[in-house]
Amino acid sequence: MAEIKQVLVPDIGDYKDVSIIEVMVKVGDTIQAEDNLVTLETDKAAMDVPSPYAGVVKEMKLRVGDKVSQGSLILLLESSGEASVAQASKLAAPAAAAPVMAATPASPAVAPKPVEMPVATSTVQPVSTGGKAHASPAIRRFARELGVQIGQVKGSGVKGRVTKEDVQLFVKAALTQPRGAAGGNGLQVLAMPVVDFAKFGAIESRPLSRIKKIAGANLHRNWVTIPHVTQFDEADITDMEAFRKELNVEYAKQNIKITPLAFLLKATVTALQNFPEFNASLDSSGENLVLKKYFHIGVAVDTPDGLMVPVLRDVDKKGLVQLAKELGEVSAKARDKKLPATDMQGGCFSISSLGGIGGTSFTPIINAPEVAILGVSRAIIKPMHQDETFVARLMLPLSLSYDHRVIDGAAAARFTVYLAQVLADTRRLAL
Ligand code: CAO
Repeated sequence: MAEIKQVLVPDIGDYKDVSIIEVMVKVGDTIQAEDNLVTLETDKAAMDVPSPYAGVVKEMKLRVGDKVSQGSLILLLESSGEASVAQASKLAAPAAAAPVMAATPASPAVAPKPVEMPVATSTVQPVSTGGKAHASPAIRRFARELGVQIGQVKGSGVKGRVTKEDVQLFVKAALTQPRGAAGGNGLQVLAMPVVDFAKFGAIESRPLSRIKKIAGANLHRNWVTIPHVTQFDEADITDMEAFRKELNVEYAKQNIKITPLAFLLKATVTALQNFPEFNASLDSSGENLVLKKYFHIGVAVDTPDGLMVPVLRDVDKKGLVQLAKELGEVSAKARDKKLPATDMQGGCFSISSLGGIGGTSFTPIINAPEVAILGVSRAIIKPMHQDETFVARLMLPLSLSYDHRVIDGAAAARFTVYLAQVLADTRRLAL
């Protein structure tokens, strides 16, 4: 015989004054036992409250936005007498069936007490939702925030409902999945092998510095997203070196040391003025080249904590001595960790000089959003063929990495040839 039953909020653990974020039924609806009635949301979990009975909804006692606790009246139901499986095993308590919870796994301390209805766990075999996901609005919103299409997530909750944990596992799987064999047009890389190095000998684990972590993430992005090509060349700096040595004698009293880098800064700006597409960046749409009318050059500085790239401003407006002075100051600041972030912003082009250390050439990584970077290696004396004979000349190796989306190979070759000409004859700096 039909009777009117009160359906109450069941035991929801320690939660009190929990918000109703969705009401799934209305007066007149015929519902089955275990059909969801409302969704509750705390700051830690979302839970659907199923009906303990089948019947017809006679009166709604709450609406979205109301706050409820255990025992709050949800609705009045004209019951047909059919109790849910969970309820049937209990005395006919006038409460809703146990809530089906999508709790945040990281908060076990505040998770509701164990309930009779199966609760989603990661060990439950996921049930396919067949593209039509059953999930509470909170879970749908959570999935949306992570860019997950809820229909792709297999639900492990009751009747295949998608839980928060299902969404988290889905994202985790997508991020860690080895994609080598997956095909398609995206970036396809194998996952790094996880190796127990200690199996092969003694090891020591040292955390990366903050600078290395930040620089590393940027370098990685630039390396994988920019099609790099490196153009190699050599500049005859024999005369430049003679001049530099003269200057160094002159400025020794003022404690100013002029290294080849000061000349490189000036010569690079001359080349940038002649090849404006190197003094540019792609805009965020990737469809326009932003040509810069100023000449701020970044210089890679090796510090004990990692690589930093301070930017020298308006290099076109400064002389060699001034630049040498500024170079000394910024590299000291970088090494003493006194370089403000603003001193590393606004660069148009970068120079990475390993000339003081050695090496014959290398392939520098572009400092995005710049479109090119000049690598400089150690100058060495080489026999060069001139006027039918070999002469000893000091040759400076140049390695220009450029963004091939913006710069053609021919332009890069012209750029380094021009740069080499300027360095070979520093009178050209004045042109
Ligand atoms: N060929 C031959 N000698 C060179 C040279 C070159 N290309 N460049 C510099 N030298 C000489 C200098 O003249 C100086 O010689 P003296 O002591 O006899 O005068 C000596 O090498 C040391 O120079 P330096 O390295 O102190 O000064 P710098 O102006 O050339 O460079 C700086 C300054 C800050 C760029 C440098 O110290 C540095 O940190 N370089 C490393 C940059 C780096 O790590 N790049 C890799 C980044 S990954 O792309």
